[in-house]
Amino acid sequence: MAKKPERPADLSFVQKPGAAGETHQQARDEAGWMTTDQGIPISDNQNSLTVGPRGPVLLEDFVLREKITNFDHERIPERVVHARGTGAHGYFQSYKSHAKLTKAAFLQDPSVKTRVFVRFSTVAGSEGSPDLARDVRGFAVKFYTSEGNYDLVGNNIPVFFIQDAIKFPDLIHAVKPEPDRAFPQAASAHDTFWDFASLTPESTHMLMWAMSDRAIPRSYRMMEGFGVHTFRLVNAKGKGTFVKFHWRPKLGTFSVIWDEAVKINGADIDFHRRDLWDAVTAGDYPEYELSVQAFSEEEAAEFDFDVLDPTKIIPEEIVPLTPLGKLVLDRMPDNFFAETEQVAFCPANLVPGIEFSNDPLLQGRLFSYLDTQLSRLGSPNFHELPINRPHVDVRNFQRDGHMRTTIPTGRAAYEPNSFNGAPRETPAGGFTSFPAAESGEKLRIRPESFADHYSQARQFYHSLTEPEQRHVAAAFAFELGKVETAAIRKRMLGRLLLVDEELADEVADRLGMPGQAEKLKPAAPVRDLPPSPALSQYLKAPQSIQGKKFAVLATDGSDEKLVAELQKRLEAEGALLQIVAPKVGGAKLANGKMLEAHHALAGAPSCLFDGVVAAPSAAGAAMLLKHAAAVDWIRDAFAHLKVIGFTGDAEPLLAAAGVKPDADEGLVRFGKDGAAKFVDAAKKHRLWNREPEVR
Ligand code: HDD
Repeated sequence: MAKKPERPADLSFVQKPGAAGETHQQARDEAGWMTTDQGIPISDNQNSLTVGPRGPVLLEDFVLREKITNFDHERIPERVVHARGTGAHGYFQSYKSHAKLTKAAFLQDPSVKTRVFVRFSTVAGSEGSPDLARDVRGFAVKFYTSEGNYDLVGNNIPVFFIQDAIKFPDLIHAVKPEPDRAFPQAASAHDTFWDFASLTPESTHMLMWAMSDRAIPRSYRMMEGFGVHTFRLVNAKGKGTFVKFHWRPKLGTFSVIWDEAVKINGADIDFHRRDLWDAVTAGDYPEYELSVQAFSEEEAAEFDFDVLDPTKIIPEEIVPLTPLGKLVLDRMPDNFFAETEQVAFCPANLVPGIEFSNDPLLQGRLFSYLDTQLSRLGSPNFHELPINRPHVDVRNFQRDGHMRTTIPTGRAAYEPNSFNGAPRETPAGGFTSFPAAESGEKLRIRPESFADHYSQARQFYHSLTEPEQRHVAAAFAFELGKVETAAIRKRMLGRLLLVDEELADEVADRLGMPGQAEKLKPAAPVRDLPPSPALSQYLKAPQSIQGKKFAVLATDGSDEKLVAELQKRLEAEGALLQIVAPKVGGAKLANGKMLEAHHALAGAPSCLFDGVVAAPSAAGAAMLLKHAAAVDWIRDAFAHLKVIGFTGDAEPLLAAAGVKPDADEGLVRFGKDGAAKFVDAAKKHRLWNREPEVR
């Protein structure tokens, strides 16, 4: 008889039989016995059941078969859009009662914390695609309210590409990898997307946002969110008020630079999900404020755009934000699949006091989400999954179907019945629809009031700061530069010409196609609207580094005091300092102490940080000169317009990177008060003046 192979580790406790007097269950629990799905204890999880040590595997090995069967079926279809995402649990708390606006229970009592689950996502990429693709971000919130689940399924951009849901499959087919070649992944920079975009004038406003910095956020913690459509709040007296929903991050709205995004995608494809994980698990809970722009139907009629058109915003200068409450994310899911993957959002999940508008994009969404869950989660009972289950009792006579987990009792499964009675409908407290008067002919037509596709696109562009405008032009040029078909580029230049002549010229120039824009005629005259400063991220940026992440590059012989002082200063501002050293084992400081490293230099390029300090010893700097990663560390930080701190010993590294130590106020020499000066400089976030020199 052959000897059994050794076990991979000492797991002998698993074999321990229950001590005298213990029940079988206790023994199983305490010893952590492994079992099959039928609860049968497993004696050996290393070896299949064979005939003799070298013989065939037996079909009767139910342990093997069950394990492999389960494995074979682990994957479910990924979301058609928004497949790549991450989530967190948290709570929503109303600042006060908003009874005048809505009867929704979770917006009445400021002492109530309503649990929520939030899922952030990109749109186009598959599940394993990089976090920093240029893309819209999903911002979906499920409120587990005392009146059932309310889902606010929004994006980080307040408008959308299309006005009617019937165009959604076309839009998504155009942006997804091209069907004959299956690339590019998670990218709009290809022919089919720009073909569709350039043939679809209504997408122009959204394209301006998608080519802006908004589409490459620094963090999910630093991103705004929008409900996009007009919704209707209804109060207890039945009075309706139109609203647009806004989420504002407490940390401010920040983005990365495109070249940085490209490099982050290589250095850490999980940049955003890791960032959220790090913050929430460290107890640094992300916070967002929920606000509405509230307006009456009469006011809506006065606007020079249609509030049912999802390609339009309402400038905050016209309707300011009314803050409702705050959202705090305080817990990461225990299991990604069970929670983040299986969570099912649906814009049709409403509570009394919140209602739809007739926005045709929204109306189509009301059908799509439930339908897609049926194929993605495979059963109409997906609402019974823990992450989807309301935190209140669910009572009705819906029955059976795949994977029912609840066990209804009683003889009758219909209403009304005279056996079990309840549940019954509730005319007084139940959801009733706002009695909006609707009439008209049945037709397929786009309203005339949706026809102006350029004025707000132009307004958006004119509301941005100069660096933001530069990025828009660069993004259009980058994306169109990847388009092989010249006719598509020309058509798109024609659309840009209708938005802003300088922008179109700039993009044409960057493409090397001056004067080649196609001449297009807008469906409605393009108007000059007053700029809306609230649309610029940078005009609103707080002078704070809270939640940001910095790095110091240390080597053997570095100065402990410098690192300690820097850490103290940054932490006092709510920021984080990480140590990067040539080797992950750390560096032996000048005073002989070991400094533990968070990262080895090779795995921590400066694009992963918001600002960097080079603090090697003289010998360390000399050694680093031979490492391209160290020189790139400085060069990239400079090109990404970041604040760079440096010691005298680090100067050869700066020189090798072509960075002058006195290039601008973002270069901070570490002497007296070095750390304090560094923190002050970092509060400016980026050195925008540097940009024209490096790009
Ligand atoms: Fe959508 C997912 C947001 C238009 C059809 N959508 C999805 C998610 C977000 C949005 C955040 C991911 C939810 C999650 O994390 O699970 N979608 C939007 C916004 C839109 C929008 C803000 C326009 C204003 N969507 C839209 C249209 C349709 C869809 C017009 C179809 C007619 N969306 C879907 C979907 C998805 C989805 C196919 C894929 C997975 C899912 O629903 O659960 O049904």
